[in-house]
Amino acid sequence: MKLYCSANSPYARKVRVAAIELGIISRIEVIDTNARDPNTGLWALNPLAKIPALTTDAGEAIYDSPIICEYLNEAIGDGSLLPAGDGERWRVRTLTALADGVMDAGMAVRLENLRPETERSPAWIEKNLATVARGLDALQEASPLFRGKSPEKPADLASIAAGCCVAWILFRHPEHDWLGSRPGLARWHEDFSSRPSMRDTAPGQPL
Ligand SMILES: N[C@@H](CCC(=O)N[C@@H](CS)C(=O)NCC(=O)O)C(=O)O
Repeated sequence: MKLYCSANSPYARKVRVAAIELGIISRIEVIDTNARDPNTGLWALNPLAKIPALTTDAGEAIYDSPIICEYLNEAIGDGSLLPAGDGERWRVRTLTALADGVMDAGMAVRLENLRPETERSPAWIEKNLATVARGLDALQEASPLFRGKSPEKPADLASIAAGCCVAWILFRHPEHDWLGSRPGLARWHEDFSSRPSMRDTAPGQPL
């Protein structure tokens, strides 16, 4: 399998962490990819021109990080990252969507801030920062139930998404004190970040 990704993408990090947790990372060739470069082959795999994208051993393209994570979990790994019981399964998937949505809102702010100052919309930035704040509140509320608090305990797709989400928000939006008023989330994040899979994939280091 080939994984098209970049070192600081939080979506790609989820996939890399999931693969490490499942013990299948050695089966994946990681390809550092600039999603905006038309010559990498990414656009032919993923018409949305986004990373991460995965090609399976059969050469099939799979994209959008939640789908790649579920594919690795179910089709390649042992399924341990998504609980089997009905209620628990939907809870984990919904919390995964929550963390992904916080990343989306944080990404919208980042992209807006990268535009020339005269073209930026303060209202758009404010709306998305408010979404990040509400989402972090909800993640904090859910955090006592997240799996994988200590490295010897198994993680799941929701805790992986939440861990990558919080780390990326802190990395890309350090001007806000996100965790000062959310001590529960801060404690959980510190514990979860000590997992080898999280340490090996922390933003700011090469792939
Ligand atoms: N919903 C997608 C989001 C992926 C995404 O937005 N990736 C960013 C990089 S972190 C990207 O490729 N952006 C393309 C661009 O900025 O042109 C997923 O979960 O995989």
